[in-house]
Amino acid sequence: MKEKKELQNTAKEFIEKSEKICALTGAGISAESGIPTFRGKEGLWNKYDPTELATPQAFQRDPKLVWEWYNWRREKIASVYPNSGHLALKKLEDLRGKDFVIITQNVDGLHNRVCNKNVLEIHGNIWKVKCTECGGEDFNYEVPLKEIPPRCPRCGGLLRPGVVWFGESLPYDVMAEVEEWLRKCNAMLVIGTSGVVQPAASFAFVAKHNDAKVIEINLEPTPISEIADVSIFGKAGEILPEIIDQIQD
Ligand code: BV8
Ligand code: ZN
Repeated sequence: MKEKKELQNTAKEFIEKSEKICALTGAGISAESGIPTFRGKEGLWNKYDPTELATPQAFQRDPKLVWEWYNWRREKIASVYPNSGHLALKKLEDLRGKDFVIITQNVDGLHNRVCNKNVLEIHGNIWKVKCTECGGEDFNYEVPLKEIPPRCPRCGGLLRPGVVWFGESLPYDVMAEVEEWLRKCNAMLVIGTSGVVQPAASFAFVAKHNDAKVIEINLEPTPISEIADVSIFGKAGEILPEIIDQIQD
């Protein structure tokens, strides 16, 4: 098996030779910050089944239960910090500016907390709330929430989390930008995702089809490993800085 150093060097060369780069991130990039992933051993899936709770039907049935879950996750996220993996992607944006974008499945907002500017949040953001009555959207940073379920400050209507639930389509404006990046990127870093949830799980295949180099960073193989030009197995918080710190601007 190729040495990790050699694989990281290959990844570095792919990045240096690429003009437009995108990073697809999943829960694995936030794991070293202490946020449970969805499918890990201590994952969110274990205590609750997100496909049961992160749905419009669950919210319809029991908004209080669904908000208790989000309140617990918001408290967890507010208590942690971005890690060296997030910071490495910030450094890549400092190096490449508008030629680098993060497409994130994560709703934790940690890429924004290290001030990445070009972040496409395809599953929304846990700090956003949307009114089910008047449609008003706000950021709500209360930790813990003052009332559960929270009410709209404008019309008193029931608020919902500003995230994309299973069975809901992804935001059209964000998806239009994603599709453009999948066409034009020369390299895609796929970091910390199990490659299960659609349509994000197909993004690497689309980019590959458009001749992008696919660089996967994960603890273990995933369906994306089949088509990756290089898969580096290990922690994103260790591997990303080792690659990006070597890049000459
Ligand atoms: C849609 C927001 C259609 C909410 C999330 C049957 C077959 C195929 C598809 C479907 C199907 N049935 C239903 C579907 C569609 C469904 C889907 O894909 N279901 C799955 C379960 C099969 N998808 C949808 O419903 C999507 N919408 O399809 O709409 C449509 C079209 C038109 C009109 C109407 C509808 C919407 C999906 C969005 C769901 N929302 N999040 C919330 O968070 O509460 S998804 C949720 O899962 C998170 O966003 C999360 O990011 C995402 C994916 O999980 P991962 O990020 O990959 O995390 P995971 O734990 O799985 O993996 C972590 C990885 O990190 C692991 O590989 C691990 O090894 C690695 N790792 C861990 N530590 C580290 C690490 N790697 C590196 N370093 C480390 N330290
Ligand atoms: Zn309202």
